[in-house]
Amino acid sequence: MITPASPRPLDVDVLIVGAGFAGLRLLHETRKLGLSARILEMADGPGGTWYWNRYPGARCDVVSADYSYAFSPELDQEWRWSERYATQPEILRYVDHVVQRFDFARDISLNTTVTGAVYLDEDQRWAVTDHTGREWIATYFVMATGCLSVPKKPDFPGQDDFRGESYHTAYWPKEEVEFGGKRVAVIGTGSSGTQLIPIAAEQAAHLTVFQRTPNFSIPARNRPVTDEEDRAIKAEYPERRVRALNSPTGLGFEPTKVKALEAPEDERLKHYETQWNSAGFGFILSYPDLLLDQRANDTAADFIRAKIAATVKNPELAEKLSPTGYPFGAKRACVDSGYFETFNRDNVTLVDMRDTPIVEITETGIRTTEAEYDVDMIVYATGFDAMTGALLRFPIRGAGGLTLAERWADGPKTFLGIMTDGFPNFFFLTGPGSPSVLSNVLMSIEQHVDWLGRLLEHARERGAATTEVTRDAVERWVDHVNELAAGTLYPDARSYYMGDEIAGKPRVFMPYSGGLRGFRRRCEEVAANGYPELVFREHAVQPVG
Ligand code: FAD
Ligand code: N01
Repeated sequence: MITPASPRPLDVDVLIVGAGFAGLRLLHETRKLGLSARILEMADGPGGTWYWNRYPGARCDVVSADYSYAFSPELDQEWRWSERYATQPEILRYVDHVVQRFDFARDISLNTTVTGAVYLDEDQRWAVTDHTGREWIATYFVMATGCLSVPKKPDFPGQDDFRGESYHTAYWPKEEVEFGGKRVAVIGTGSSGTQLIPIAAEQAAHLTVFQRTPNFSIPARNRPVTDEEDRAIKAEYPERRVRALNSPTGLGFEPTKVKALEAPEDERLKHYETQWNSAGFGFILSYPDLLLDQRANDTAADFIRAKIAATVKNPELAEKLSPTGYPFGAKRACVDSGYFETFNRDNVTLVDMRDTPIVEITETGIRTTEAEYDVDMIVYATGFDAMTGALLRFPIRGAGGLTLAERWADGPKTFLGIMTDGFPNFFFLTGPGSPSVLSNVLMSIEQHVDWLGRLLEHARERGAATTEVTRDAVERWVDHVNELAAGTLYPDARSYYMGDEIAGKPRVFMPYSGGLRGFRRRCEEVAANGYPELVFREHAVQPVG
């Protein structure tokens, strides 16, 4: 690598924040390119999402054969998933295996929280500071900090006075948490709550679920992977990976060509029934118009509501659990194992926070406008400061000292969800403006890292000291992302896709809704055209030697 003469010695070519799937994948890529790299990770182990979210029931909802790295055919052949949707411990074992197999640990600094980053204009380098005050000097600075890595704990009055146990699903302790014999409250019914609730209900003396917005949820139909299935997957893994990367969402399958409203009702219901029994998260892809046309969406939403009504024996309870007032899929749908069935249990109570909001948390429990619930444990399944949380948690100063928070004051502004103007040699993976949370995130990570690797190689070949996107390209990409979203039903729900989860966050649709396939084509076009949206600058000072 050509390096400018600089008074600040370079620690590494590429400084990466985060040892989740994205950071580890990028480390592999940098080694392939012959660049030195280091990951700084705040946790005491790798795994990211799968390190932190240890709550009982945590598992992926993309089939594990597809929710796994695609870069190594050997890895594909040697790893065996035990279930269709692996549990958190199994995914973490996979991460540990990958770390060992590719000897990643020597380039990872654990227990290291990044607290600041400044672009040094004259040096054309980044100075990245960790919590000990140590400064790391790097040519490239990459945030692989994830879309869902900053847990959100609400601030109910009195919360800190609670004398029982309290946990957040995304800060779950390593030690086993005992529900047995206890009165447990769970606040939040998103994907995390929906996974935890059936298990907590089986063990707790009593479970009280505090629900604000009912969610659509599809049964996972999880099951063990048989030896025969495993052999079949491995026999066609290379084709399977290509299929996933080329599919609209990285899940490996295509929606039908027929639209929901074109299908005769009996056929549509039959199709939904098949999907309900097999597709899991892919249910949303049952028809291509489900997220584009409210009437089409209603057909799927009605089907799911009928399933809830048929499952939950108490009609009043079924009604409270039934999502209404927003389109199916516009807010992230859940994939569950026995969620609605749980409400038929005698030891489970549902509190509808729309009718009776929480007023305060007391020393002994939770008080709503109507009643007081004494509990021994409160579990906050209240989600994350999504998409931008980790990127804006500490100041990142670009060229001329502008912070990322200032540049993004009206919402995130990116080109391809990977870079922004005014921040040379700074990248983020699966950022806002990329398919990210609307896709199989592992496939998005593979795609983003491949693309970034090629870009770094290109910059090296042309001897560029810095790579930066133009403001015009960023503005055009943001407009494109907004236009696409405006043609969908996504903005019609209150969701973290829109920044609704945090008060005061700008309300803009953040992910790219055109699908991973379309996104990848656009990325490839940019590369094939020689990156016309980017500016490559020479060294400000003469290269050493
Ligand atoms: P993360 O895994 O979030 O890793 C980011 C890392 O950065 C973390 O280790 C964090 O500690 C570290 N970090 C952040 N800030 C700093 C800092 N300032 N200093 C140092 N370190 C820092 N996606 C799917 O596609 N399919 C699924 O089935 C699926 N299931 C999920 C289940 C759960 C419970 C959750 C929460 C998310 C799920 N996701 C799923 C999304 C998931 O986040 C991604 O699939 C993927 O794991 C993200 O990997 P990542 O490396 O980008 O980010
Ligand atoms: O978080 P969420 P999550 N008062 O934001 C409620 C991935 N994931 O951790 O909807 C009262 O979805 C909030 O209510 P409302 C997946 O991408 C995947 O569950 O805002 N309630 C909601 O019910 C997922 O989408 C899996 O009205 C409050 C809940 O808390 C993402 O991670 C498993 C509140 C938060 O739901 C996040 O999921 C887990 C308040 N002040 C996670 N604040 C898989 O299955 C929040 N809530 C693969």
